[in-house]
Amino acid sequence: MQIEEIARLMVLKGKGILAADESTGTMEKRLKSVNVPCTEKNRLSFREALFSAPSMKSNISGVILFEETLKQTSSKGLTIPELIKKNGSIPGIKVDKGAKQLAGSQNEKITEGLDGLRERMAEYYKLGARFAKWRAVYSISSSQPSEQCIKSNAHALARYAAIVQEAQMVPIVEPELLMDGSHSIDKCYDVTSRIISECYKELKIHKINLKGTVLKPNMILPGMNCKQKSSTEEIAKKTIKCLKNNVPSEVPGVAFLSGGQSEIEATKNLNEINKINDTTFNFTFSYGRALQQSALKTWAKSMSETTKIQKVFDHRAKMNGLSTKAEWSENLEKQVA
Ligand code: 5MM
Repeated sequence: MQIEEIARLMVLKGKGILAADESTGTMEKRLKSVNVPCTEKNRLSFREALFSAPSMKSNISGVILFEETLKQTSSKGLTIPELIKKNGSIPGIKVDKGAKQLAGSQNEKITEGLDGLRERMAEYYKLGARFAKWRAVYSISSSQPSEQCIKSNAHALARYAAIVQEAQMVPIVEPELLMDGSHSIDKCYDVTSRIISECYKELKIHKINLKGTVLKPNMILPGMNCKQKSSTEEIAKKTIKCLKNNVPSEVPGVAFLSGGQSEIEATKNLNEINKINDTTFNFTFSYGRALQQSALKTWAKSMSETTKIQKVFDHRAKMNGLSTKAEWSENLEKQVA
């Protein structure tokens, strides 16, 4: 399949991406929160339950995996990428090596992982991955993010995207402005605009075929500790305006990260965005926490009850699938739950 077709399928209406690419350190935190030891067996058991759920066919276009999971075999003998494909979804892989301290700056991060990436991509392709993900992280303070942080992360994202497309795979470009802090929604709008426009400047310099990419940004939200709360409508309007002004129209779709929003908030905001979408982009989800939280709690309590765990996951996947078509409502949420 050509990359433009893969990208189109990743952002298809009614479906979205499951971000299950938590590194071992992040999984350690997630499993600790539900009092389960973070062993390789447990990480596989939870993930296999999700990847075998009925909603994979109907609502999940792709799954982002951590390298460990890409190389694991499921209890039924299929490799994890084979299992995902069999269940109607596309396997993908997180290829960055994490956000590290940016030299010459205080408390800012640069995402690493470019060395040897070309060789790794060839291996990931053979293992069945058809798209990749690289996440750059930025945060707001009185003087940050700095020009240095914005430019160096955009440059790395573009170099990553070029190597991924060379390997015939779709790069998900993920610049995440963290929600931490007490900044206003307008500050988030301004900073996200600067970050995204710099990314597209670099992607252009690196001759990226934008039709074979997916953008994974944060929504435009007030900081977590901001006193001034925003309505869903304001969030949706500002998110769309920011993307309309900074993302080239060749990009087929935008798959938002949830970034610390609750499951319901993430669904509700996406639904509103699709309700007033006047762009050519397909707006969908690429959620980690907002798709997995409830399922993780259920799994921790009833590990052997796969159907019960999958029911909880299927519900979230279905609700988010509806929100990609602006068909979600609070009533539906209650009826089905
Ligand atoms: C699933 O979490 C991913 C990051 O894991 P590491 O920090 O361990 O590398 C993360 O990139 C994720 O894909 C996005 O942030 C979206 O996840 P949320 O939970 O924000 O929707």
